[in-house]
Amino acid sequence: MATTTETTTLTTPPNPIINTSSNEFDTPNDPYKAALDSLKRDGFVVLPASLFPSFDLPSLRTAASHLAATARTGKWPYIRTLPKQFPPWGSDPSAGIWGVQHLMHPSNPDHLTFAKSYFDEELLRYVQTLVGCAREELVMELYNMLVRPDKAFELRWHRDDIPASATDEEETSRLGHDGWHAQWNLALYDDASLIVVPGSHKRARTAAERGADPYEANLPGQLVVKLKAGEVAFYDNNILHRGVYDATKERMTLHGCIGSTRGDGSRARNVLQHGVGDWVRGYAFEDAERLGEEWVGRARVMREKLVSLGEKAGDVGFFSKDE
Ligand SMILES: O=C(O)CCC(=O)C(=O)O
Repeated sequence: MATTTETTTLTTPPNPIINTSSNEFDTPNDPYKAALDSLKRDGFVVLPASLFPSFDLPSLRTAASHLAATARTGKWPYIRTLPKQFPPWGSDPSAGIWGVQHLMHPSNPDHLTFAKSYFDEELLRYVQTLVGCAREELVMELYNMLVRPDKAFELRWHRDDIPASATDEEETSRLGHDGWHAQWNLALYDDASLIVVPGSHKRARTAAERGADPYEANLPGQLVVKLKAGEVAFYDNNILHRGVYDATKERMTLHGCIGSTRGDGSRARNVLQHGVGDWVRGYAFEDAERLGEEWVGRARVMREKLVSLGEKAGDVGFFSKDE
């Protein structure tokens, strides 16, 4: 069993006045900066649901349930299939699924419900601070969902973009560079699937971590990130982490990331290997524009930047094609 140390959720401070076109802040008691400090120190931070008043959990749950059911019956081809950990995945759900990809794909009838939460103004303020760039540099990336697997399943310990084969020096060098993106889990139901080793985003693996079984149940210092419905965990995707799933417990956790135009080629691969480029070129949120959605201006700007990233990057390949 995994260690069940409690995670601490940041309390709700007063909202500061923020200049959204830069990353400057105007209050001494700054919740964005507090989140950044936690993320830098621990490699993850859990934010309370009260910080995101415009997230509409009932609508998101309805949309998530529809799409998960569609995916389990083979009618949604963008899935994470058992027992594969990394992209690419096939579209056959018969061995079971543990994730649903491309929530904002226009062929999902509820894509605008998901897009509203992805381009949420308050979420973007946190993202902008955590990435450390100006608003106009933010790049749309991925919006997927992690779901209850159809049978027992675990992910091995990993960093999202540094292979387990990396030497000490390679790890230290990669971890010393800015990632230029933010990644989060927004739990629609209580979720205790993500396990991290706090602080491991800043250092190479210890001898114990390197020598451990890839599915080791108890790494020294590991911590289960316990989310209540509506809470958001931002985490450094190169923190040492894994997923341990309970096939009997509902899981619908929205799993998003947003980048910056300051990101490099390795970021392009990490994002584009999921196949988002295949549909985002042909869809510029025209339907949301027609409906006058409040968030559509932000979406269109960020989507343009993703299209440019794809054009510049070309064929990016995969991080770990066969695992
Ligand atoms: O299930 C989770 O929350 C973790 C997922 C994960 O580690 C991954 O997608 O690489």
